[in-house]
Order: sequence, then structure tokens, then C-alpha cells
Amino acid sequence: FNSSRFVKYLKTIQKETGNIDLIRKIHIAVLDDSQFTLRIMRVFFDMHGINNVAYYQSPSEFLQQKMDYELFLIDLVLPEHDGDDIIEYIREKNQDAMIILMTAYTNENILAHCLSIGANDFILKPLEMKIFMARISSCINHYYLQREISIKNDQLFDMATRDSLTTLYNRAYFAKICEKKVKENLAADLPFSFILMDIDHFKTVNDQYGHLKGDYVLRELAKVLKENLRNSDIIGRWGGEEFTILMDNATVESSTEVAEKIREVIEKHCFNGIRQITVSIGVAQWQKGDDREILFRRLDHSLYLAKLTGRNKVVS
Ligand code: GH3
Ligand code: MG
Ligand code: MG
Ligand code: MG
Repeated sequence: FNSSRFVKYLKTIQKETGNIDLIRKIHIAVLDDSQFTLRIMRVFFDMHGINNVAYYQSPSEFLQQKMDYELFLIDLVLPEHDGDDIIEYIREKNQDAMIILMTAYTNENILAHCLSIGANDFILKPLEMKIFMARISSCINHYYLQREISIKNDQLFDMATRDSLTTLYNRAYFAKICEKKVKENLAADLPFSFILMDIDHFKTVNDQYGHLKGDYVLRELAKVLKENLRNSDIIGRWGGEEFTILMDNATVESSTEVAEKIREVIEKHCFNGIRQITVSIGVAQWQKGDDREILFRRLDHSLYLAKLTGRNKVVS
């Protein structure tokens, strides 16, 4: 066969279906120094209506691209480059992409090496359309499955660690991060402090405006906290209308200042037609010999004093 006869012959072969719709959605890069192979592949893809394909004949041109394709089809034997260098390069830039090697070269050591450094599969040349499309389908299915699992994993993690109303960390996860942070701060010999905050007379907000408006106040208050704290501060929803904050690198003085600022911001914040909201706050710095229980007992006590002595205030 010369190349045009081969192309004609290919067109007579019954179209392979597989999961073509999925393949049409992704971005594909092909790198092969053979014009003939590129032409064959274009025919394969065109026949299946797969148009999101970039064809590269020159490795140096290919290497100038962003490696943001989802599928790479890479020739193993290239001028001035080895396929395994290219695979390593792609993998370094793109952890998730599928990489399929195309080769007429069947040295088992080289193929095994390529798979071990990041290729997902290989296809032997000469390319046969059914096998070619089936391999790609199978790789893409795997790719989508992995991606779905990873998205679901992230969602599960959020569900397990965050409070669904405010999206702040829930109590269990806040406690877990604290354990880690406490160790880090103690090892670095840095001061760190905790804030415990409770909304004043929140029950009357629910009674007066209804539970949904009460929920809105909790969400809005969480937003105010996020906006007024540093990224390194860890905010958790401790319970119903109680919030905790762990402040890195903060003495009792500096965290009391922050608590006072937050108290003021909340006092002045407009909660969309709902009466003025105020909070009472307890502050405590971690001291030598503390454990979480001792520290939270001190925090609780400070908060209790803030409530007892008039609310809308900070006690440390
Ligand atoms: P104090 O100033 O002494 O803290 O008074 P308070 O009314 O805020 O105190 P209390 O702890 O008695 O009431 C807390 C209220 O918070 C009771 C509960 O119905 C309400 N609450 C707890 N979680 C939620 C929630 O998720 N949504 C709404 N809307 N209300 C909640
Ligand atoms: Mg080649
Ligand atoms: Mg309370
Ligand atoms: Mg309260």
C-alpha cells in the first residue's frame, strides 16, 4: 500500500464505536515525526468526528506547548529526542493526563521502562483502527472514572470536615487541625491563642424572625469572620451559635485585639433587616503544661465571664 491507497482502505473498514462521545470531549495531542502516521491518525479521528486534536511532527515545536491536553499520543522514536524523555517531561507538567506511546519497536525493557515513568499504555505500529480506537476509549474511560472519583473524594472530604450551613470547619475537624497546629507551634516555640465566641441572645433572633433568618445570621456571621481574619487563622463552628478560632503566632494581647476588632465589626454589621447582633468572646493563650481540655476550660470561663458581666464584650 502507498499512503493514499491505505487511507482509502481504511475508509472501507467499518467504523468502530466504543465510547466516542467521551473522546470527542477531550483535547488530544499527537506527536509523531512521520507524516504518514500523522495522516493515518487524522483519518481515524476524522472518521469518528473527533476534532479536538493537535498534530505535531516536530518534537521541539511540541515541547513549546503548554502540556494541558488530556490525552497524549507519543511516538517512541523521534529525531533528537527519545520518547521516554518526552513522557517524563509531560508527566512533570501534567499529573492527570493519559499518555499512550505509539511504537513499532517492541523491546520489552524499553516499553516497561516507559510505562514505569508515566505512560499509561502503548499501541503497536502499524496502527490498526479498531485496536487504536479501543485503546483510546479504554484509556479515556479510565481517565474519566479517576476524575469522577477524585471529585467525589473532594466532596466527601468537605462533607466530613465542614459544617454545611456555614462551610466553616466542623468541631471534629477543627479539633483535629488543632492537634497538628499545637504540635507545630510548640515545636517552633511560637505563641498561639484561641478565641471562643457565642452570639448574644440568639434564641430571641429565632423567636422573633424564625429559624431560617437565624440560619442566615449564622452564615453571614461566618462570612464576616472569614473576611476579617488572616488566612492562617483557623475558624470552626464549635456548636449551634458558637465559633472557635485558632490564631497562629498570636499572644493573648494580640488575639484580644483581634477579638475586640471582630466584636466591633459584628456589632456594626447590618444583618439585612434583623436587629443588631452582638457576640461575647473569650480569649486564651496556650501556656506551658496546657492540654486542650485545660485550655478550653479557661476559654469557657472567660466566655462565661463576658456573658455574666453584660455580653457584647471580650474577656481574656
Ligand atoms: P446567650 O446570650 O446566653 O448566649 O443566649 P442565647 O439565646 O444565644 O443562648 P442559648 O445557648 O440558650 O441559645 C442558642 C440558640 O441557638 C438555641 C438554638 O435554637 C439556636 N441555634 C443553634 N443552632 C442553630 C442553627 O443551626 N440555626 C438556628 N437558626 N438556630 C440555632
Ligand atoms: Mg518516529
Ligand atoms: Mg451558646
Ligand atoms: Mg448565645
